[in-house]
Amino acid sequence: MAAPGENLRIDGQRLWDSLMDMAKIGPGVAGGNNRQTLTDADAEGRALFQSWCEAAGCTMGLDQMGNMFAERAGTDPDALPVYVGSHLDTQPTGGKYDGVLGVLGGLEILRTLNDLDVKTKHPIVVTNFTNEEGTRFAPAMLSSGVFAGIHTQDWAYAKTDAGGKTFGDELARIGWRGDEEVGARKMHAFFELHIEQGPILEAEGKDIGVVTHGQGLSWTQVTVTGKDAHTGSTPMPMRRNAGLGMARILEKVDEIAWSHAPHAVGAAGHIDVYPNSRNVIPGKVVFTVDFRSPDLAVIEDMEARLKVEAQKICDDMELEVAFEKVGGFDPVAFDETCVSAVRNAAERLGYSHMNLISGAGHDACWVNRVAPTAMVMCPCVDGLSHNEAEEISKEWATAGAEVLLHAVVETAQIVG
Ligand code: HGY
Ligand code: MN
Ligand code: MN
Repeated sequence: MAAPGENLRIDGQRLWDSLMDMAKIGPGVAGGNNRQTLTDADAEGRALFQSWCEAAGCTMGLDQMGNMFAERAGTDPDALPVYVGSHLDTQPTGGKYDGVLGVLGGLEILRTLNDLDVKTKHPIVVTNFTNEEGTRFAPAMLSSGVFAGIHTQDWAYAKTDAGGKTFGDELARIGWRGDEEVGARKMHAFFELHIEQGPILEAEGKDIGVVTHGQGLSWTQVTVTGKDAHTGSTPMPMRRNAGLGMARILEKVDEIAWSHAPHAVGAAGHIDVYPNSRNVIPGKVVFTVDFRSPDLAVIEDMEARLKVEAQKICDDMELEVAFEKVGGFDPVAFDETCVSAVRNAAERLGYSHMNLISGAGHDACWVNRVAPTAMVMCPCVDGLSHNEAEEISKEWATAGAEVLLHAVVETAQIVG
């Protein structure tokens, strides 16, 4: 006798079609997406998601950080909902699946349960967290961070983009600031489906990553100050070249990360050069060093060595240097019961799987502070992400969403 829900399967083609429809909004220049948070494209993507959720009979909640909550009723209105979700915002040169697969995979669960008229004791809520990427408004996972009580809403509202616009103003401008108090919602559990964004699952030939942990992240913004001067008429001994100082510091960042091989990583993806003129020696550079490791002591060592080495380099070059911590979270251990639900689902469905530590940060890393949380991962081609060429197969998307479905219904408890 099959257990309740044992034979549940999603409609992989419908999920794929929704992914492709969402990908049409905020297109990139090379086949991916540029749907950055709180832009008009983000607003358009939100509206499309809302229309799909309403067509699936959901009620939509919206909080003061613009987090969206599409609820499918359970049989027990007093039971805390099981949440699933991720983010719809993308990098400037983002892929079609980073975040989106987790939101639309959640919607596919609701569509499937509706098709089969399956009822669950706990309500199920599909979530879109605002500004997971942290590319326009640092830090990453900003709104799930407010939801989990890590950041205050005022601090988040005051964050500015490169043009000086604030998060709060832009959220109001696109019309997606809700009334709900952020974090007032209590969760029975939270599950996030996400592409791996790394090479392990594909290399190991596994369909599913059972994510037991997430590595920690540290973002240190470094400001190096020298002196603007003419690139042609300023003799080399007289130069105070902030750009050269940054280059030497970034060499050290790479060396520090390698010194903690094989798990630690380090680089700078954000770099602003001033005045950024072809014939002016840079008088100031501002860049963000991104260190990550599954081990908190390693992250702290890398942060400390960055400061010591950067100070040494700048002292030698008569440059000033300043540091500001602009983002970070400790390594995460996900909830064992939720992780087992993911593993049981993969086994029941016959998908190959392996335990995995998430290399990237996710909203689940903060939600894990306030609710039992776990993640499901699927492979991506060549492990490539944060690149418009990001690609997955329909089969991988289907496998991930089916494991998500079974983990969620196991937790939300099928009735009848
Ligand atoms: O930075 C991260 O790991 C995530 O993609 N925002
Ligand atoms: Mn993501
Ligand atoms: Mn991302």
